[in-house]
Formats: sequence, C-alpha cells, structure tokens
Amino acid sequence: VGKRLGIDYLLDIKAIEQDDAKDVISGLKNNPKSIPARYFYDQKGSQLFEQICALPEYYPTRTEASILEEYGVEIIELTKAIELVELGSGSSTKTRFLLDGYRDLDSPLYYTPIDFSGSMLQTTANNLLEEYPQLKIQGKVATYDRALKQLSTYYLGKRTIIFLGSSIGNFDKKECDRFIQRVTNALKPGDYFLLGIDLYAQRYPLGQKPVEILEAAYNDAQGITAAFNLNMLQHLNDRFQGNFNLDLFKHEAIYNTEQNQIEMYLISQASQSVNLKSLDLTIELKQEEKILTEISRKFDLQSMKEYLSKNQLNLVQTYSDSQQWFGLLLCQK
Ligand code: AVJ
Repeated sequence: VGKRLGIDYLLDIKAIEQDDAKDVISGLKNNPKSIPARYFYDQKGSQLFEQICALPEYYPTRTEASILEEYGVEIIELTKAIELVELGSGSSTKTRFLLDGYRDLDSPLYYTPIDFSGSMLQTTANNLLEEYPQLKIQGKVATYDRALKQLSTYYLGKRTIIFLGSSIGNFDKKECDRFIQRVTNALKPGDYFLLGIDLYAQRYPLGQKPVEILEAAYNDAQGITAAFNLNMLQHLNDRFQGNFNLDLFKHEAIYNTEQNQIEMYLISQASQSVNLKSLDLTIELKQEEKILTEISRKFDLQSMKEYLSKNQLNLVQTYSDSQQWFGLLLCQK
C-alpha cells in the first residue's frame, strides 16, 4: 500500500504547547471562566465522543449519516471531485457513504483526511485502503488553519471540502468567519464545500425542533456526555499537573434560546481552589460557579445560506431528513 498512502505531519508542537498554555490560563482567569472545547479530545475523550455518537438521544450523527446514505451518490455525481478533503475526519465513518459511491462508480479518488490525532488518522487510513482499492490517501495531521493554508498552495484537480457533524457550531462568530474564509481560499471557482449543520428552525410548516430534544442530546440518560465533559478536567490534570477533583464538579448542558446554542458547563459543587502546577496557576471557584466548556450553535437554513453566499460559497443543493433536524449544504465557489 506504500504508494497509495502518505501522511504529512504539520503540527508545530512547540507553538501549539505555548498556545495551549496561554489559552487555558486566559480562559480560567476570565469571568465567567472557560476552557477551550478542544480539551475534550484526549484519548479517553475521543472514545467517549464515539460513544456519544451512538447514543439514542444524540440524533445529529445518525441523522447526518442517513442523509449521506441517501444522497451520497448524487453528491458525487454533482461535484465530480477528484480530491475529497475532510476537515476533522476522525474515524471517517460517515464519509464511507461518499467513498462507497466512488467505489461503486469505479472512479479514482484522492482522499485527504485532516485530523489533529496522528494515531487516529493512521489507523483509519490503513482500514480505508483495504476497503477501497481505487483510493489514494494523503492525510494531514494538522490544525484546520494550517491544513487549509497548505491546501491553498497546491491543486490536484476538482476539489470538494467536507466538514461534517455540525462541528462548525463549536466556533463563535469570529472564529467561524476566519474558518470560512480559509475554506474559500482553499477552493478554486467551480469547487465545492459540503457542510453539515444542526438545525433549530425549519421551513414552514414544520415549526421548531423542541428544546427538549436539543437538551436531551447533551444530557443523555447513561451519563456519557457528563463523563465526556468531566474528562476535560482529567485531561488538564494530566497535561498541566493539575489537582481538579472531578467529584466536586457537575455536568450541565442548557439550550440558550437567545443565542440558539447549547452551552455546556462544569459547575463547582464547593468553594474550592485548584492548582495547575506546570502553568504556575491557582484559581478560586465559588460554590455553584460555572466553567463554560463548549458552545454548540444551531442554525437555520436561510441565514446559513446567506452567510455562505457572502463568503463566495453559493448554495447548490440542500439535503435534509424528513423532520428537517439536520442539514447538509452543498455549496459551490
Ligand atoms: C462534534 C462538536 C458537533 O457540538 O454536538 C457532543 C460535540 N459535545 N456532545 C456537538 C459534542 C457534546 C459535538 N460536535
């Protein structure tokens, strides 16, 4: 398989470690306190996330997968891409519905998975090469920023960039603008961007997705999301010689109807101080004080369509499920 696989390692570990330290310190010194959402994803956290995706309450993964299963071939035939780039590819599970189409049509494809975890990328790439004989893989272990910058420096042929799972919802508005501009820069006119978004409002006459459905997706009965949230503190302990006591924090996820976003918090169950030795940082927490760990924005089709077209990405086709809970937007530059 040697010639069919390449992996670029584009992480500047020194710079990342410095940024990480800086971001943790400034987040925990802020009022209200916060921790960047990327701290969910150490090895344990990535496993818990895979479990979340399979939960009965967590509808986004299942819904998006069913849309891809139904329209994968149509998307391939429309885009005619030679290179498929995936931002945040993880285990590439849902992507297989697109890769299946290429295999069935017997079309060659360059697949460019991008992920922050080198081990995840390696394992997934090796599995895919066995399953898809017509595939060539050139993966990148990188941040989105770095990978997108590099993509704008070369071109293999008609390109489609995909960003699934409504991960775009984790960016605040400023981060989102930056990200979308980078995506646009990595595309040539005629290329495509396929974006998965979790919807909060749908077209008439379906009405709104109930808030209970949204909140249940982040407060599952088995407590997997709670464990995922709390694991962030363990990750900080491991990484920065910290002494967070996980028993003294509680998971909370609420839907903010004004901002149209899920907000995940860790709530301090006591008045306590926590030390992160290698950051030379001590913080004080009041009883019931909240640390914000994630926002997960929800979208409506019309505003997202307008937003994308302002960034040179014109909506070509919208795919959705029968309840219109999730949207897959195919845009062309
Ligand atoms: C992978 C960012 C889309 O926001 O729904 C799942 C992460 N957090 N449960 C999301 C997540 C809590 C997920 N994204």
